[in-house]
Amino acid sequence: MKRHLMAALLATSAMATAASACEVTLRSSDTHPEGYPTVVAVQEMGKMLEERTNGRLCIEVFHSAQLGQEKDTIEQTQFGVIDMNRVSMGPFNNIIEETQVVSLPYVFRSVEHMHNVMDGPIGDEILAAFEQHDLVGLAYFDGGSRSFYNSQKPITSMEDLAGMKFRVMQSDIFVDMVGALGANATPMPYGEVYSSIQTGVIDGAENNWPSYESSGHFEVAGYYTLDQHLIVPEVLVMSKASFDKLSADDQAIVRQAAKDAVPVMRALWAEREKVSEQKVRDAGVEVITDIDKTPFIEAMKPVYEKHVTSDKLKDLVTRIQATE
Ligand code: GTR
Repeated sequence: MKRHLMAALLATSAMATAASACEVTLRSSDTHPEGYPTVVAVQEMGKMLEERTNGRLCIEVFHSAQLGQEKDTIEQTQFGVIDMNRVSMGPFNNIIEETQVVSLPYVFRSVEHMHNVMDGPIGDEILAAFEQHDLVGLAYFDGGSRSFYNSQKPITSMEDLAGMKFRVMQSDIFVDMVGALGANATPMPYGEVYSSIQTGVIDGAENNWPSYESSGHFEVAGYYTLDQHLIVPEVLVMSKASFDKLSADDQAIVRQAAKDAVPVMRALWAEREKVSEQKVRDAGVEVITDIDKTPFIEAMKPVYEKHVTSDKLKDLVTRIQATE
């Protein structure tokens, strides 16, 4: 934490001189590299802000985990050291109860179902929950569907996962999800996954096409099984401390620009999924598409029983499932 805090503070002072054209430059964190859909979408949002506020507000995106790994940058955003953060909902699970429901395996039937839920009242309700945790939820981005990849063998059924070691995001739900499938979960930051697979500390991980490709994980884990166990939305949040410093007008402009960045992000995402898939297929990755998801879905029952216990979460899950 201390090292990351230092890096963030250094970046802050560098920004103050570099972005002198703007009155306020909001520093936004992203784990992904330059050119990744989430990074570009927040940069586009920054252009909207600059234009709509006549240069009063700008955004500088610190991509490639320059400000640290997600769990640490979330803390820094809560403290107001980082102004904005684009993160998966997964790392929020242990902090904000409501985010757990969208991180449950197979809770969404498709990406379209996820959009319908997140674009409606349930999505608004979950965004509002961030406010009690020193954050302002601005908008949801896409994260496609996540599937397992590994360095050892083609996984064609749930039985093949037995005893294997997979990295998961730092959330108890994902640890239990992997356990329920008969494998072992190792929670670790995204930035450590490549070398951990390479050195055999873990057999693999799980992610969507663009992350599997841009992280280079496909180079060290050449078997990708499309079991699509998670469709976890991503979220753009702002530090409540930074948000509260803005005038009511500027707050409204920020909220609107974030919403307007969503269709930009979705178009970029759809395109990047295809490009990334092609790139890893061209690199010779073995992609297993013929997989029966039914046993995977059935195996998730204990995960739901353990994590969906409060009335609030039960109600949210019921309403998600009832959404078209
Ligand atoms: C990506 C996601 C990141 C991060 C990463 C991970 O798909 O966009 O925000 O959560 O997965 O697995 O840590």
